Amino acid sequence: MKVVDAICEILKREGVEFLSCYPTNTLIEAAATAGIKPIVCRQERVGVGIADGFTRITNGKRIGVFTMQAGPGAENAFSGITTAYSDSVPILILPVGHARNTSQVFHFFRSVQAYAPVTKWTEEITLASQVPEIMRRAFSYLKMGRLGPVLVEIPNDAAIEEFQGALNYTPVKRTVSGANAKDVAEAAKVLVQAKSPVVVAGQGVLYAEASDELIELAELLQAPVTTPLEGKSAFPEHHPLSLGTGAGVMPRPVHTFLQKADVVFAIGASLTRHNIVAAPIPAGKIIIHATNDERDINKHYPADYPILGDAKPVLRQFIEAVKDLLGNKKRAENGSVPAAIKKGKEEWMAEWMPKLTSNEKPITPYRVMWEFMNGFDRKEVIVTHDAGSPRNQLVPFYQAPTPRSYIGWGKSHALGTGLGLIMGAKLAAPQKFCVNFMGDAAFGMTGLDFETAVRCNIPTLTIVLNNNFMAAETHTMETSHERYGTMNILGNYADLARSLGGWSERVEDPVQIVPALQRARKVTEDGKAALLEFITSREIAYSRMRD
Ligand SMILES: Cc1ncc(C[n+]2csc(CCOP(=O)(O)OP(=O)(O)O)c2C)c(N)n1
Ligand SMILES: [Mg+2]
Repeated sequence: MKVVDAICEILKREGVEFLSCYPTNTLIEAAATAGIKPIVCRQERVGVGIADGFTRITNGKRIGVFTMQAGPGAENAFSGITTAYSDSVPILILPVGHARNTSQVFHFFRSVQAYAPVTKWTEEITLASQVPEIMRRAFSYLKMGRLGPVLVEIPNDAAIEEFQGALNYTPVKRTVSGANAKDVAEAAKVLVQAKSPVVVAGQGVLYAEASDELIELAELLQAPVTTPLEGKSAFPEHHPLSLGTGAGVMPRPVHTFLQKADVVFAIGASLTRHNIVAAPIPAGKIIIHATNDERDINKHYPADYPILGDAKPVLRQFIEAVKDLLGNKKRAENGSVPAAIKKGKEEWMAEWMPKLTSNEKPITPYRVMWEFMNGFDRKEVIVTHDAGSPRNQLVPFYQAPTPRSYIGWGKSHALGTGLGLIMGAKLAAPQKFCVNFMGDAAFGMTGLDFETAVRCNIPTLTIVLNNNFMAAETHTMETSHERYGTMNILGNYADLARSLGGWSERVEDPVQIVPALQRARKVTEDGKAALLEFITSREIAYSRMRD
């Protein structure tokens, strides 16, 4: 057995279901021989995105894997890997490397070096006999602790070396731990005595599959819950205690409740100060910060009550501690908190309804999103946005009902990322209606990979909001646009999608939005990838909340 065969055997034992990939690469042949289906993308960064979306939807319980060639293949994957790194997604990257006798020579690209700052771990296979040990380390880092991408570089000469003897490899067992009981007892007291506590629930709750515990604690405390972008869907957004997603854009109640909060309880969240993914926490709050990584604590916000542990056991500990303190009561029984949230949401929505239901032509993107959100059972849907205005428009209004019904992503927010993510989501959850919203500039980055969805029978729906423009840049390119038209871009993406073998329609009239969405859904149910191109306005009103 060769090194690549040993690696594939280990991937199989670890339950890897497919290999996202791009040639030239001996691993692809070995995977196919071992019965792992290769999914060949058109560009490496999208291939990484496929692995990434798959892993996110499965909360890291099924690991997405991507492999590519040495040099240009490895280089071309960069923004896919930085996306996974910035959002802490556990995917396995297996670049082929240059042969061991040249890999350290000046001018040769080495993945172990180049990707070291943007992965959890990088390692190179220098001896065939090391394969099981290296892969055991890789899967351990993928399954435990602070998550993130792990990279194992396979020099192309090592790839085809003989692996001698029997392959001893047992899949890596996971473990997580709860928090120090004394820390929880102290913090729980603060929570119970708080006047207006707010819970900030991050993606750690999703990975820990602890949404039920989060709901239980929030209800006990009668505390409103918001999530940063990556945590979107960790708490049901139609729940009476949900404030909605607090990112660079947000429903107004996120802002008002954070302003008046005395205590903020962050759970499974890094509390990174970031103007796209996280609502800022105003100064002067008492902060209880529960995370599984000490590097998050005091990173941007001083933690009054640091808690280290996995979100699930930690939430369970808090539930028990709060119950002990409250006896059989809730913290506030009279329903005043949900009532205040409801009122705040209604007032905010009333301001936005004219846009969400507008009949204007070109269509406002808000109308497309509104019809989409109300047109389907959202429990049966997985949605993601792309960078640019579509993210800002979709995130505050789309109510995610169940864990992972929305992929919120983007501490590193590369245009074009949503396309790979949604393909990965569909591979993880084939029964779901998987839909990504992109602007036309976003589509320009990676759109040819729509063909991957067509060819590999990954029946997603891509919604392109085409305004022939980079609207998100409206305030950053005024002079250059006035003089040289720098924000204008061109394209007929429905035609392009058809020429790539997919189903598509171009929609210009708002009355056609709903029927077109329904036709598109039917097409995806029949197993074909679909693209809807909406000709939209250059909308740049966002639900930002800045003082
Ligand atoms: C790889 C990458 N390059 C540049 C950017 C900066 N950027 C953010 S949004 C945007 C324009 C988005 O235009 P489009 O996708 O058409 O959406 P619109 O704002 O027009 O609705 C740009 C250039 C980015 N996010 N990612
Ligand atoms: Mg645009």
